[in-house]
Amino acid sequence: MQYQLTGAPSTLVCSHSLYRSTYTRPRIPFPMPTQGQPGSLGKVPRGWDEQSRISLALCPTSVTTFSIRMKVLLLVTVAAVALGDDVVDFERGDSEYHFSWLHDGGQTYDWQGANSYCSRLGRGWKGISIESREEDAFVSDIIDEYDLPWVWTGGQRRGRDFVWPSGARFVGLNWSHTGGKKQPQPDNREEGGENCVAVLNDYYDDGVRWHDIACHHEKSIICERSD
Ligand SMILES: [Ca+2]
Ligand SMILES: [Ca+2]
Repeated sequence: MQYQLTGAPSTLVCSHSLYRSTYTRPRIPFPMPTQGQPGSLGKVPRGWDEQSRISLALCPTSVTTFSIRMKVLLLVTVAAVALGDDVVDFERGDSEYHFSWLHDGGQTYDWQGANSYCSRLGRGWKGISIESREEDAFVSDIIDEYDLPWVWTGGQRRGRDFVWPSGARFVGLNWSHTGGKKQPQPDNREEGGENCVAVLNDYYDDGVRWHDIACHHEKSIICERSD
């Protein structure tokens, strides 16, 4: 909708886009201009040009409402950008990784809660799938570096085998040779089943190795997003 200003050059019309462009140019977001009646001039702070001042005065909708919308949009955009930047703790090949303990004060979760934590980071985020010896070495390095006792992965038992959330074939690259019963993993030792895969840091004097663990135990998690 456009409004002509009586007595003003005919090129001047109500224009929120003009308002926006003028808003950014003087770099003085506050105070915001106030809305004038059609045909009158609104109050515009110093630094706003005359054409914008007249144009604003012509707009029938509330500039205040519009400016609030703009501020909300700006805040959402800033938050989204900040979140996007903060979520990724490490990039490696085609994968990005997020270490939960760096973001939640060291909170721990059962396996389901940990993997839900990853999903809430955004599209594509899941519990880590350890698909190669190189990726497993990376996980071991991270566990060592942060001196963690253990972390959850995205791996879980399905039938007689295990699966990764990435869909890649599960290869037991680093199952421990021992555990609570001094038997090789996976041993499904705990009553009720050990249906979730964790990486433990020398818990059984076995180095940084994979164990099947009952899913109700609480740990941090490494999340992964792959192309
Ligand atoms: Ca992976
Ligand atoms: Ca076990």
